Amino acid sequence: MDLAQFTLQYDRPSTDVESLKRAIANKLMYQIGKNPESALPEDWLHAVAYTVRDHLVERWMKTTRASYAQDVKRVYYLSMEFLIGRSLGNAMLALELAGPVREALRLLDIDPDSLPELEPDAALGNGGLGRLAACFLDSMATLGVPGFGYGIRYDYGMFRQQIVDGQQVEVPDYWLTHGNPWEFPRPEIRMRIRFGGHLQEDGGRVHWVGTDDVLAMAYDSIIPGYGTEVTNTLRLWSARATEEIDLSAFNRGNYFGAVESKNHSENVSRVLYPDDSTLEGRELRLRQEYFFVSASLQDILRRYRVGHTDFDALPDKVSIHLNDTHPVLAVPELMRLLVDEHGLEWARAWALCRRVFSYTNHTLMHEALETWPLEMLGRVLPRHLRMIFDINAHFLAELNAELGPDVERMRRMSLIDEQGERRVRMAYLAIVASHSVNGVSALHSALMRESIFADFARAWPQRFNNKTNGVTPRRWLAHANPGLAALIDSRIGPAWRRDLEQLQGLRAHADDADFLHTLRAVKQANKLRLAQWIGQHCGLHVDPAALFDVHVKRIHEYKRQLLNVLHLVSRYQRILAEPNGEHVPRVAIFSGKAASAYRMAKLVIRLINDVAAVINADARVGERLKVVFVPNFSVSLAELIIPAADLSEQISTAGTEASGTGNMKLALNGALTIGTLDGANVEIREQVGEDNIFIFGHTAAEVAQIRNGGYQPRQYYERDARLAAALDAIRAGLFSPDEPGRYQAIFDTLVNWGDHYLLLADYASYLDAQDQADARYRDPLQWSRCSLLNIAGMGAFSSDRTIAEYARTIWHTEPLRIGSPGGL
Ligand code: 26V
Repeated sequence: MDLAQFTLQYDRPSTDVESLKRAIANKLMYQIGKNPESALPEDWLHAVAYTVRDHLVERWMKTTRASYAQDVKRVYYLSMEFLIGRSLGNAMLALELAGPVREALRLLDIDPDSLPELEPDAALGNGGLGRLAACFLDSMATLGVPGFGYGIRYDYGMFRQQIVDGQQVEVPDYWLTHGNPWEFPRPEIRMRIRFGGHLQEDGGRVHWVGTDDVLAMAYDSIIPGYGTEVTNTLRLWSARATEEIDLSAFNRGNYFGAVESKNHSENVSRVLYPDDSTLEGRELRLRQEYFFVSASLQDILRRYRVGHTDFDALPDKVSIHLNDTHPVLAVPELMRLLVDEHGLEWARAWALCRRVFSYTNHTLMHEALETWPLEMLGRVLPRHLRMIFDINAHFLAELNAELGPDVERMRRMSLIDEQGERRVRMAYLAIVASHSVNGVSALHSALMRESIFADFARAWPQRFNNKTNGVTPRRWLAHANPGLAALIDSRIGPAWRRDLEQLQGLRAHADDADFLHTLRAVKQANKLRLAQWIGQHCGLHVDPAALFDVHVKRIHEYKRQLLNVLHLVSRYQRILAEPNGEHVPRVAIFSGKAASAYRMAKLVIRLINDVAAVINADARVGERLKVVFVPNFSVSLAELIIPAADLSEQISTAGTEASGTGNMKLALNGALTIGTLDGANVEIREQVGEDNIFIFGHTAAEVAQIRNGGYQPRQYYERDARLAAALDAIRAGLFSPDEPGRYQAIFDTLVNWGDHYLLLADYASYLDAQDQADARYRDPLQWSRCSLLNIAGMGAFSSDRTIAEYARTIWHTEPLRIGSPGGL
């Protein structure tokens, strides 16, 4: 393609305050169509967003051109979830526009602090997995890895959580009410997605006919890189009916019926599944997975074919990454496209496939491993089921040839689980089709190889590897904690934003009392900001001088929020028993959502709120202990809470949390971790040093031993008076006087029903670790020193490091080269 003939003259947007002010005013008038006197705050927000977005567009065009011109290998990151959060602050940070835009807003008489708060979060994800995808997009752009995110543009993101009478109530999150100024609708990019129908065979060819079709329409948003002109694209698909309305129904006078069928097909991108713990075998979920995967693959092949006439170079130009098993239907879909639509020979297509795909596993929890009933798959996607059978036959034959026949091993490793209702094991399909399978922390990768994928790791050891997660320092330090960012700049300069290892340079200040004092003042200011927010939104007064103990993440039994509650009840009882004792004042802050059908998780939320109500109202306790459950945890609340944390609760049962990324964000913001040797906590301890982290509890190996040896939780209950007192108080209704039996099930789960997550076995050592934290907090200088050494040790946990490893050892991609700024 000769790009020179497309040269355009255009006005590059200016970055001076006066131009920004005019640009915002122009957007308000010409794009939003409002007078300043009638403009709503949201209108101003959109005017600013469009103004800032303009500054990204030129970079975006340049990147697109450079990637075609250099015919680079592209990485396609397929994910059901992208938990982006807000975009304005991040875009201004990347463009270094925050200062001038604030100034321009002031000149327009608009409050620059309250405006960004109006932006709704793009909450298109559940938790860790979705937020990791967002951090990865940021890092890919920053490192110049030519990458695309592909996912679903849900109309309704993660539900909004309200707390009513102490209980979680889910409210739909229609985040598009005011429109989304960051997205570019692409009505011309529509892919036909087929469902249902049946197969016809002629000769060796399979035809998939009689399908019920839906269109996938593209919406693009720009992912800015930091300190580079490279930007990437997040392309999300939204469902459209193939016909606006069903004309035959309409002509029969059935207007509602006609519109209904349109609604029905558009439902596929309506709502994010808010359950990250169990797979309900719901057909709509399967349809969602195929919907976005098929649209993405059609798009990927279309782009590849712009410069290629055959498929020989596909693995050299295309890398497709499967973010967990949710997009695994991409495997039979690519096979279908290559074999049925492009006429490739099966074996040739399969060889290409295996060089294109790579897969990350994000959980060992059995309930979250996806399998689909053959019956459903055969009905919704008959061609793909057939393809999976063919892949299975090919794989099992290959296995037998390599390792010798073994019927038992074949049964274990087959892509089809033949026990009970026959089902396809999606993780096995991902492994068989991928040249790389990785876990997300050293411990998790090891356990993955030893447990759920042991047979595969034995057969193909070189395929398995680890890529410890990371987080983007742009959002989680520079943007969320400007006070700390400025302090760090003053000592080591600003380059840590692109090279987080530079934080090591802070170690030189570990014994500089002035510096530690300032570090403490920064934390204090962040705590004050959070305390004010809690006062306003939760109606609770908390003392910013107290130790802020933060436990924020999805509510899950394995994450053991309940263990924290046991500790708080014990602490409460100790304060009452020792009214004149020296108790380090504490504010325990919880936040997180429970899956709507997860009864135990919801009961835990209720218990936290009940415990909070009793303790906070008890005058004997005063400021020595406050408990708060912050409703509706989200990316933007995380940005408020994390910089204000002193202590980071990472207390999952060892062997259950794949990595954790909140643990990294909190330590990066100077919180000390109290945690088990689980997930990435193990590596955090290595980096910050064992004197600067409070590790407790049984190791993963010990957990396995205890479970195998016939764990008896009741013995812990009977032998530990503090534990018994806490459990008895909960069971007896001390925190639910209007309904004393409310928490009987919690007591039973722990004492009588096996305590699967070993709370009672870890309780004593957890309380010891909490005492150590108190003791350390009594010495402010000592605490700040540890805090500093945590920050200094977090260089390894930048998602830039993670992405550089993926690019080098899995994707084999080179960074894009982009020239200096100039005309297009
Ligand atoms: C699971 C499922 C199960 C089937 C139905 C829908 C659904 C949706 C989401 C999930 C997510 C579970 C996996 C997950 O979020 N894992 C988390 O991944 C983080 C990033 O790697 C990691 O830090 C956390 O430790 C891990 O729990």
